[in-house]
Amino acid sequence: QTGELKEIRKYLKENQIYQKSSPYYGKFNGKNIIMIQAESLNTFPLGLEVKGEEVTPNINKLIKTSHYYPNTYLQIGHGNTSDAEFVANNSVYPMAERGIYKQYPTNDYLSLAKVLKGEGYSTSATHGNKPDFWNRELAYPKQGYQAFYHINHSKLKRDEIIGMGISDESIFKQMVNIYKEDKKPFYSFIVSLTNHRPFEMPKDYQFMNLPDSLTGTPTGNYLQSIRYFDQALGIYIDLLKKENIWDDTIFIVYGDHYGLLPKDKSEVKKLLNVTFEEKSRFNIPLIIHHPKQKTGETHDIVGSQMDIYPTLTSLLGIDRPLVQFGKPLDIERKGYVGFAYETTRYSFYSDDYDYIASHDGIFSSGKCINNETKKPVNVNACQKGYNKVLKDTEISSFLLKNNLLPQVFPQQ
Ligand code: GP9
Repeated sequence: QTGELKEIRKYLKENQIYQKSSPYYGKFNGKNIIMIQAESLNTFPLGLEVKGEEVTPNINKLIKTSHYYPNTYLQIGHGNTSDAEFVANNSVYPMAERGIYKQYPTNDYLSLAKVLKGEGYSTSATHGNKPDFWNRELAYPKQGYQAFYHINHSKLKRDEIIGMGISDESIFKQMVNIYKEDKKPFYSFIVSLTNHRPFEMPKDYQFMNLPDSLTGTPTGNYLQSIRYFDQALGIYIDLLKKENIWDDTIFIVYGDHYGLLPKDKSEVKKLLNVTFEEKSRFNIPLIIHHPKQKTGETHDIVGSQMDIYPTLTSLLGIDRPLVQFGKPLDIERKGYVGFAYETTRYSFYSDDYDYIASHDGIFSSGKCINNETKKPVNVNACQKGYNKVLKDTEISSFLLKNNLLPQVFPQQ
């Protein structure tokens, strides 16, 4: 393995874009981090209005004073929600047939919580479901979370259950009380849950006044459920402000994966006039609010869940880990997202070209689209992007299988 590690080290050194290259490097050193992985949140409901009513008024308001990355894409594998967690917190492809938390729960990682723990942060993960779902209980300590607040945890009250667990509103409120006692700075990672399929909210929690055409349809239910999450998030942000936590905190919200299914695409188109083809289905929002930020900036760069970790650590002034396949988003560069699972493996989207791999696995059988003209071009234009996803997934796979992530740059 020494030879392979040497080669990987060389490849990463030549190809990584480092945290230090961000204009924000170190600007928010020592600030708290609250990161919300929003269950089933796609980009399309943001900014959408139905009968003149916003679906996500609180998220829309947050975007007005945050950095917003509307062209961000999911990178989940077979671990679905849990793989989104893994990718955002590790910047590594989730190369595991059973999902990372089930297949490699006790590997050694260079995850965000682990690195922050080393920097003196208190770290926790929160999820309103059972601790063994997606094998989180076993996997979280190796991810670096000192505490895991779940439905059976003594510090969390089961005061409101909706769908699969404690409601988002209750979780958010209870976490604010926990922050008051936590050693500062803290990293709180919350995996929201209420907005889960089948999205059927109890009557009292259906806040939108939907037209009859939408009421009771999968699309209408999804909008009601998103609206609930949005409201809970708004309450949470107000509480963080009231308790003077907001100004000392980097606040991140991103979606884990799509909510509605491919079978719903014609309904979505018919009822909302929204395109829900593959590319929009994989499109999840990413919002990063800097402490005391007063104006919003929208960045059109193509990004991915694995860009979250490098972007955050760049804000904190932490130039680690060095094994990362994503990049800080706030630098001048071409955007890129590679896929290992959800679409055909080795497809990618980028600012210039999209490559849709073919099922036969032969590069030249895939489709290369020029994103300016939206027309197919000679597949060779996609060769560089294809080589990248091929190499990055191969390295991710090798390092995970052999539990070698911390060995690549052992001084870290
Ligand atoms: C379960 C929750 C949902 O704990 O995270 O996971 P999903 O079904 O969306 O993968």
